[in-house]
Amino acid sequence: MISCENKTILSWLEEMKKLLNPDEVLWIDGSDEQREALRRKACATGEMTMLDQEKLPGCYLHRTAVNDVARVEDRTFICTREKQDAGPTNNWCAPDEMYEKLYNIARGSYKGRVMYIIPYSMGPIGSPLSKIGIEVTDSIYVVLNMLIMTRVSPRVLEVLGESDDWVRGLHAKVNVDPENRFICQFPEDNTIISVNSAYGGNVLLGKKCFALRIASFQARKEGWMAEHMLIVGVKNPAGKIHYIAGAFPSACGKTNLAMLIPPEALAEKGYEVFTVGDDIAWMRIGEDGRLYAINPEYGFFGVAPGTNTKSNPNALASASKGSIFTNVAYNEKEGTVWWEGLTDEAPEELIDWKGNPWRREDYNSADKSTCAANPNSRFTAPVINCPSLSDEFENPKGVPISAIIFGGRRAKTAPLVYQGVDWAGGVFIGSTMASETTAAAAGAVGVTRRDPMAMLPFCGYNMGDYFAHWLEMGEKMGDKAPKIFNVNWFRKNEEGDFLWPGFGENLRVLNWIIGRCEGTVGAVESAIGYLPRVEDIDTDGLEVSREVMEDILSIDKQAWEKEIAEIEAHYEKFGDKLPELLRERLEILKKKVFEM
Ligand code: OXD
Ligand code: MN
Repeated sequence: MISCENKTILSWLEEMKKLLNPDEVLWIDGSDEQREALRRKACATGEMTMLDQEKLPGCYLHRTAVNDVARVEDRTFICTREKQDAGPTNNWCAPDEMYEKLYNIARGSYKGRVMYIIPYSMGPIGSPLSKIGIEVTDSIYVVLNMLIMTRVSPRVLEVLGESDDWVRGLHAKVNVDPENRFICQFPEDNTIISVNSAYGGNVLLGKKCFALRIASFQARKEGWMAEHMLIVGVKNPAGKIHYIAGAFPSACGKTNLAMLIPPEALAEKGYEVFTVGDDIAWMRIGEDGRLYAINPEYGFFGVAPGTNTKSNPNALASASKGSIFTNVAYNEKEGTVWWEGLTDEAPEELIDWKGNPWRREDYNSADKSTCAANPNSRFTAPVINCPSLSDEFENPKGVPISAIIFGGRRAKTAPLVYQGVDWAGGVFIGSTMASETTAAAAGAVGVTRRDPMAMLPFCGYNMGDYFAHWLEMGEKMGDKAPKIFNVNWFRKNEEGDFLWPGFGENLRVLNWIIGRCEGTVGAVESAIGYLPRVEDIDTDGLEVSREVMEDILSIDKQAWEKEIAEIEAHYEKFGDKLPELLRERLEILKKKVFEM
């Protein structure tokens, strides 16, 4: 039983009850009994399908509406009183107007439904780096996912006491109408409202809505950082573990890097890799002046297609029990799930993600609509299942960050790795980060899309102010600040083949990064920052020729001239909100590239 005495929560819940008019109200307490009862109910209504409990214990399948399979960026709003505070990269609406619109949509929509109240903590309960939220929802699917993705417990309310420092989250499924679907953040009121969706990224309000959009706003006010970053620990043969935080746009292998398996030659030398997080990092300056990070989440919400025993065995193991699969294909005979890339060959017969019979011979690799699983199908898996999980995962103080890496998919411009000359140089790299679109996504291939710090869809305020906040954090840390790097696993030759093998071999690059942090490996100064020479990277057992290594560590004057023109256009968007220091760094880069 939950007893809540916090007056600010009680009065908000009263308001919500009046607005939504539920038949019943149920507090979620995080207990196994309640979770079991909800699973049974979801299976009885057809909302979930229980999978074979011997092969996949505690695992269930769910299908969303066909029109509701991804985050909807064009329907995501930052509602600040001043438009300027949302900035040029966010959709904006005045809060009063948006509250009215959303309340009109949600009014009475819980009639005949249960109002579930979920008290949750982002981060270890009671940690000074953690924050608390309350989500109300009319979806059992949301409840069961939140039980995996966050820490749900009555203790959350004990820790909060009478404080008003908690995030209000209202989710109402209504009738999943795409025309009236809105995902809105009110950062000045610590409030999130999501209506007419039941897809994870839009409705698990602790994740993108709270832990990135609202939290980035709070972080600026309170002097910390909320970032779209994985956190990974690398133990070197000396036994020292360095933690690295990394921001990458989607489809660049963040989850794979967080769960990397060392290549044999490095494993033999004693290298080990530990996962702290795969998507979000909250970071604060610790007593010793260094930057400390926690993963505020408690689960992985990973993309299923392409995940297999070779690409990411740790992710697969994580999703082998207590997990929810959304919009994957169903192997009804086996009571298991399948997605493109799980095995080389699909089973002969499946139920596709829309619930229709699917046969292997109907599949045409050139036509995405014939896939058995939705390309954005997901697994929601408990972090604690992950075989490479770091012992520090629950440490309320977080882990000290030695290096921050930014990365994208660039066929030509960016070398395999380079280091910013200082913190501001690193912020410049992050603020100009870009990735090329692939054939996997709709639209033209090879178009460069700027996605600063991989936060474009997630920054809860003006991105110009966000860059300034980054610069300020660096000033506070001085020489204790993490070193900042850029990586690019995706360089191609003239024939369009990838030059770098990626996956586990990326550890060689992380190793150079760590060496730079320790001051034990060399580099040469270039127009864009410090570049390793081939001999600075451990290539023991690596099947890449010296010529190719030289190629991927080189920079091309023409490509960088084009890059500079694009950066200038990108910076224009921010007007006078762009920090002067970044403008200066661009001028310096221009001069150096011109002299190349
Ligand atoms: C994303 C995700 O869309 O993590 O970035 O799901
Ligand atoms: Mn993400």
